[in-house]
Amino acid sequence: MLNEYDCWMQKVKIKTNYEIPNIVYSDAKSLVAKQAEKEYCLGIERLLGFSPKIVKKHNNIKNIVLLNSSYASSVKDEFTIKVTENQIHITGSGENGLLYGVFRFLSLLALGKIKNGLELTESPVSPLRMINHWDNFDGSIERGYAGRSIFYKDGDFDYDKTRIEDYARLLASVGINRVSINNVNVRANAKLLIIEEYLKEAKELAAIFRKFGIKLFFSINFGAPWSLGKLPTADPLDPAVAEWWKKRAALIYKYIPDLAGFLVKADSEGEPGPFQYNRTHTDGANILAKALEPFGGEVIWRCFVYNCTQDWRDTKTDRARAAFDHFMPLDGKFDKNVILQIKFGPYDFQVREPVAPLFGALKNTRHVMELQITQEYTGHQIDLCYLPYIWEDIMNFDTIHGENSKIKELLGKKNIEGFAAVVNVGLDNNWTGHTLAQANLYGYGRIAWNPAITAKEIAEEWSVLSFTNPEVPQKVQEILLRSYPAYEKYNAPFGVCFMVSPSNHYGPGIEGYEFSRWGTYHRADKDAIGIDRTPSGTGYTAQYSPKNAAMYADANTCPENIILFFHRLRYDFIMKNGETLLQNIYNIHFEGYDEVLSMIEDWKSLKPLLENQVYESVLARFERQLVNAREWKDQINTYFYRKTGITDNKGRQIYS
Ligand code: GCW
Repeated sequence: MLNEYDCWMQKVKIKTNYEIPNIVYSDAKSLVAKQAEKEYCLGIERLLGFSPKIVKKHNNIKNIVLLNSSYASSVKDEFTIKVTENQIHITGSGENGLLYGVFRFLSLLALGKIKNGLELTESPVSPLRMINHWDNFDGSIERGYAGRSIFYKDGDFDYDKTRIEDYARLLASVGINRVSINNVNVRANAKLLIIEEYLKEAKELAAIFRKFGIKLFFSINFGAPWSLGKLPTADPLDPAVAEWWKKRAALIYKYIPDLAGFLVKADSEGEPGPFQYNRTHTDGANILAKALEPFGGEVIWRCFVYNCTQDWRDTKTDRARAAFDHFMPLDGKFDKNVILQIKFGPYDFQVREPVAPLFGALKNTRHVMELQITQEYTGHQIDLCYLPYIWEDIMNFDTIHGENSKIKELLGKKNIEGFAAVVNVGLDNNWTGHTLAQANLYGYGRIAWNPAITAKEIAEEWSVLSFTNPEVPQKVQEILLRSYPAYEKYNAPFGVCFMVSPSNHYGPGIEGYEFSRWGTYHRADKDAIGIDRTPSGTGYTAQYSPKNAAMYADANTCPENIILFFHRLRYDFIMKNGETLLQNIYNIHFEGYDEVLSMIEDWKSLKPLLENQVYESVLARFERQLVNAREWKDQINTYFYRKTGITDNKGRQIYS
C-alpha cells in the first residue's frame, strides 16, 4: 500500500500478460459516460503507466478499447466486459452501467484477471446502494472515528473539491449510487440544509457526485415548518404544513433538480415527528412524499423508533419489539415513493443481533437495510473488526417467509430494495482511521452490489488491490477474517449486547446501561443473565415467521451465538460444548484476547514487506486494541466471578 490515501486504487504499475490497446474509442456524450471515459484513462495511467489515446472514429483500427453506454439492456446499471485477442469492449446499459463496467475492468486488471476470452455481464442486485453521513455542520461527525467531516466546518460547507471527487470515485468504484450528506440527528444542527444559503453550496457538492452517478439525499427535520417556516405547527395533516413542504421542495429542486430526496429520523431519540401531533408515521412520510413526488424525489423514513425513556424497572417493555410493533401495522399504507430504512437488527448495530423480523414480513412496503460501517460498537476503528464477516451472516439469514426468503434472495425483489450504511470516513489521510478499516467501506459497496459475495472473496479482492507486494495479501486476508470473531469474543458474545461504556461505546461498561432509560439491559444477577424474549417473556420471538419463532424460543435450538438475546439463562446452563454458560463466558474472553495477540504477531511478520507508515500506523492501533481486549477480558471475567463466586475451571487469573 504505497499511499494510504489511494485506498484500493493504488498508483502502482502492474504486470499484465494481456497487452492493453492504447487506442480508445468512446461514444460518450453524457456527463457520467464522459466521466467513465476519463476514469478509464486515469486507471490505465495508474496501473500501466501510459495515457490512452481517445479517438472519435474507430473504423478499421484492429487493436482498440471500445467504451459505450448505450447497449440494449433493460437491466439498470448493467455492464458487459468482453476481451478478445485485439479488442476490449466495455458496454453499459446506460451511463452508470458503463462507469461501473470501467471500474470493474480496472479492478480485474489490477487483480491480474484480464485475459483473452474474458466475458462478464453484471448488474447490481439492489437498486439503492447508499452511504449515510452523520456529519454535523460544525465539522464534527456523530459516531465518527476518522477525523473531522469532509464536507463541513464551523457551521458551513467547507470542503476540498479534489478530496470530494476522490471520495466520489472511491464510492462509485464499488457501485455506490446514493449519498446522504448530513446527520439524521438534525436537532444537533442549529441550521438546516434546506435553507437557501446552504442550497447554493449543496448544489456544487451535488455536481461533483453527479459525475460519478451518485445522487444526494438530505436529512431533514420533520419540525422544519415550525422551526424554520415560523408556522405554529408541523402537524402533517395541517394544510399549511403540507403547502410549506411543497414550496420548500420546489425551492430545493430549483438548486438540485436531481436530488434523490429526503432521509428522515422522526419520533426517535428526541427528533421531532408525527407522534407529537397524534399522527401516524404514514401521515408524516406521505406528506413529504407528496411534496417530492412532482420532482421524482423519494422519502427514506427510518424505523429506528422506540421508547427512549423506559424505566429500567419495567420488564414488560422490550425495545427490540419496537420497530416491528410500529411499522408492521403500516405495511402497504405508505406512498409509492416512500422507502423504509430498517436497521439490520432490532436493537442498535450491536456486534451480534438477530436479523430484524420486519425483513421478510413486510410485503407491500419498499424498504432497505441499514448497516453501520463506522465502528460505533465494534471498536471505533481502533480495534480491527472486519464487518463483511457479519454482513455475510446477515445476507444468509433465512427469514422463512415462504420459499427463497433468505435476505440475499429477497434483495432486489419486491421486498428489499438495497442498503444504506453509516459511513466510516473523515478527514484522516487514510479516510478511515484504521487503515485496514478501508476494507469495510470497500466490502459494503461489494455486498450492496452482490449480497452473495463472501467475506473471504471481498478480503481477497481488497487486500490484492491495496497491498501490491504479492507476499502481503494472503496474511492480510487471514488477519481480516479472524478479526470479527476475535472482537466478538472479548466484547459481547452470545448476543448479550450493550456492555459498552455508556455514550461513547468504546471499552467495557458492563452495567453502563443497566439503570438507564435506553431499554438495553442484560439484567445479570447472582444466578442468571439475559432477557426472556420468548412467549413467556416479552414475546419478541413471535414477531418472526413461525419456524424462526419456534427455533429462537427454544434454548436448545436457538443458535448459541445469540442465545442471551432471546433467553434468560442460569450460569450453570450447560452449553453444547458441555461447559456451563459461566465457564463459556470465561473461556471466550480469554480466547478473544489471545486471538488479538496472534493477529499482532501475524502483522509483525509483515514488517519487512510493508511501507513503514502503514506498518507502524496499524501496529499502533493493534497495541491499543490489545489494551482494550485485556480490559474487556479482565473486567467481564471479574464481574461474573464477583456475581457468582465461581472461578475459572482452568485456574487462569481472574481478579476479584
Ligand atoms: O446507535 C445510535 C447512536 C446515535 C444515532 C442513532 C441513530 C444518529 O448512538 O448516535 O444517532 O443510533 O441511528 O439514529
